[in-house]
Amino acid sequence: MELKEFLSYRKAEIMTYLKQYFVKRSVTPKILSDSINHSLFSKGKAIRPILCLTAYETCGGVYTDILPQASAIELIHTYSLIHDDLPAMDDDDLRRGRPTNHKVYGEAVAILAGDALLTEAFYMYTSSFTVNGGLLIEALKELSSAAGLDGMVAGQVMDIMSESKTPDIETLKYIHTNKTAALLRASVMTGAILSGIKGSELYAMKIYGENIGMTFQIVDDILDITATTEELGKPKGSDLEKNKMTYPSLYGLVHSKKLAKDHIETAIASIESFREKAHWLREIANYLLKRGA
Ligand code: GRG
Repeated sequence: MELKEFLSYRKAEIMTYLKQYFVKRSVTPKILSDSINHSLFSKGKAIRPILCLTAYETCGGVYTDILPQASAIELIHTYSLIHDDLPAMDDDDLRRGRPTNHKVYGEAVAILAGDALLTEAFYMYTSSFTVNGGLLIEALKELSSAAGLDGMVAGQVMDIMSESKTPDIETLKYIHTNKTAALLRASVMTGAILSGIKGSELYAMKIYGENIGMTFQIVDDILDITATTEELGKPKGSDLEKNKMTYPSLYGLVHSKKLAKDHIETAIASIESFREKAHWLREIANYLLKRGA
C-alpha cells in the first residue's frame, strides 16, 4: 500500500467514527451542531489521530481498539484552529478551504463550539475504552498537559506576545515546541502509552514525536511563503503579514529546510529498534518533510 492510500484509509475510519459518535450524541441547539460539523468535517488531514493509531500499532496494538482516544485528539486540534482564527487571535477568514467558523456562525458560537470540542474530547476519551484504566489515565495526563499549560496554550500565548518582535532562537523554539510540536508529540506518545510500552521504547517514541512536531511547524512556516492559498486552505503569507516569528524569518528558507530535514533524521533514527513495525511512522515522517520540499 502507498502512504497516500494508507493516510486516506485511516482518515476515513476516523471520520466515520466521529460522524457516528456525533449522531449518537445528538447535539442541540442545532447551531452548535452545525458549527462543530462545519470545522470538524472539512478538509483536515487528521494527521494527529493517524499518528496516535500508528504509534499504537507500531507498539504491538490493534489500532481499531483506540479509535475513540485517537479521534478525541482531532477534537482538541479542531478547537484550537477555531479559536486561533478568531479576531482576538489570528483573525483569519479561511480555514481548511472554508470560511472560518466565526465568519459563518458568529464569534460567540465559534468560541462555544471550540469550548465544546475541547471538553467533549475528554468525554469521548473516557466513555468507551478497551485498554487498562491506569494506562488511560497516564495517556490523559500526557494529552491534557500537552494541550494546555505545558504545551499548546502556553505556546499560543508566547506566539501572540512575540508578534512584531525581533526574532530570537530561544523564543522561536519555545513557540514551536509548545504551540505545535507538543500536541503532535502527545499524539504519538498517547498511542505508545496506551499500548503499555515503557522505558527506552517509550522514550524513543517521545523523541520521534518531538522531532516530527518541530519539522511540522518549520514546514508550516515554509509553506506560508512557498505554497498557494488554494493549496494551504488558508491565506498565503499570513505569517509575514502578522509579523510572526518563524524559522524562515530567522534562518531564511534554505537553512530552515535543512533544519526540518535534520529533525526528521533524528526522528527516524530514534525508532530504529522497532524495525519493520515502524514502517508507517518512517513513511509519515518523510511525508511531513516532503510537504515543504
Ligand atoms: C487556540 C490554544 C490555541 C492554540 C492554537 C493550532 C494553533 C494553536 C494555531 C494554528 C496556527 C497554525 C497555522 C499553526 C501551525 C501548525 C498547525 C497547527 C497547522 C494546522 O495543522 P494541520 O496542518 O491542519 O494538521 P489540518 O487542517 O490538516 O488539520
